[in-house]
Amino acid sequence: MSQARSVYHFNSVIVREPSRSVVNGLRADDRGNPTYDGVKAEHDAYIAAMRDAGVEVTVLPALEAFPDSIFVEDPAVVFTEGAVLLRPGAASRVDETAEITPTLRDMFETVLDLPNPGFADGGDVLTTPKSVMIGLSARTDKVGAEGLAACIAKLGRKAEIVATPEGVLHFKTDCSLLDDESILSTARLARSGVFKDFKQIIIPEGEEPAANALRVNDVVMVGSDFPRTIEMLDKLGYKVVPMKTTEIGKIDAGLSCMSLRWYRNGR
Ligand code: CIR
Repeated sequence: MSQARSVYHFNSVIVREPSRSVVNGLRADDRGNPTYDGVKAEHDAYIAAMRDAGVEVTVLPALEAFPDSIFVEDPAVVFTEGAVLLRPGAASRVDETAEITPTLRDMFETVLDLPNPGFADGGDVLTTPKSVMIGLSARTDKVGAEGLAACIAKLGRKAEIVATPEGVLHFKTDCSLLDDESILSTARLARSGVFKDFKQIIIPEGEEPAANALRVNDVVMVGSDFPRTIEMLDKLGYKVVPMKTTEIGKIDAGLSCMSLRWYRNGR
């Protein structure tokens, strides 16, 4: 049943309210702190867009001790068949997994643990109809990727370990699934050949952060700071929903990172 659906057909998501400490979120280049109010407004709009897309949203409370905990995509990965609890590759984020575990145990019958040792972030995991791609990065090491691939196999899906371009935070920082056959990718990631079996839609030069778009049911959410990408996808016939990501962009985040998404049977 679940396999017959598109992998971007969701009816359930989990998000977490931003904490006041979100202004201290991790970032590779400091372009100044985001404001709490700005992040909160972007997050509120994201929840509203999810509901508009037909998804039931579970909103978890803010965690002051974890500035990056709004990015619930990283401590776990979820599928219709079950969840995998991960071990984030940034020291300040490792304990976010324990915080989200009770919710996942409550919502999923099958919850697997990433084997120890090894690190893996959900931001490095791209689910496509052909496979679940796991990008190696500064956050996801080879042992972690292999452990995650084994968990994904246990859930009945095929995993594939691939590379993330040097200096890019997560695999999905540079790509997203647009539909069953098409991937939106930066030129630098597409050049590696990982998407040779897909139709590749390349991000216009200078709008690289737009690659972290998000297909949810009929719509594609895209950062509103990226007009050329929006116009390109619009012309290709996608139903684009522009979303403000200016503040979360200052802490290296985009649209996939703020939710865990899956199709929950029986809803
Ligand atoms: C971090 O560096 O962990 C956060 N500031 C950003 C995480 C973004 N996560 C994602 O794209 N999955």
